[in-house]
Amino acid sequence: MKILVINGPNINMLGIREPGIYGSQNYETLLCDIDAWANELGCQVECFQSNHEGDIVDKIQQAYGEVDGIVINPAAYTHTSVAILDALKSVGIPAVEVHISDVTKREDFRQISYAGMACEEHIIGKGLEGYHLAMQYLCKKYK
Ligand code: CA2
Repeated sequence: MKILVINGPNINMLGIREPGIYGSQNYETLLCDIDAWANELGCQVECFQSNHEGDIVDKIQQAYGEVDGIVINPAAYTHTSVAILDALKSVGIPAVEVHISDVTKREDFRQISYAGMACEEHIIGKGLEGYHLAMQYLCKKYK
């Protein structure tokens, strides 16, 4: 099984500021953790991060026929991007939404998730472990 992990804008800045919200681990550490989790689960993984909405749309489209599951943290685009929602719907690949922080307890503008509407599972507020839980979910259901 091949999983694509997509991270949106500023996730590459993890650990630099706001450790109280996003923890103190940086993005490189997250990439190492994801590789280790893929080994543990016996799946292939590719990680992609972009600060650009269209690049994320392109990556989702390119996953069509190539990838069995998507783990996506669209970051700020979660709350604004119908384009990412439509891209996820267009490829129909099983997708899991991840948020590091508990967005349900944060500002009003974080209460809507467009991308989440195309995801079959939502893992919110579990820190970086959320990516592990999302990968476990996809492997258990689709491997
Ligand atoms: O909790 C999450 O995973 C979020 O998707 C993270 C986004 C935020 O816009 C979403 O509402 C919830 C932010 C990404 C990281 O932003 C940083 C901000 C300061 C320092 C480092 C990263």
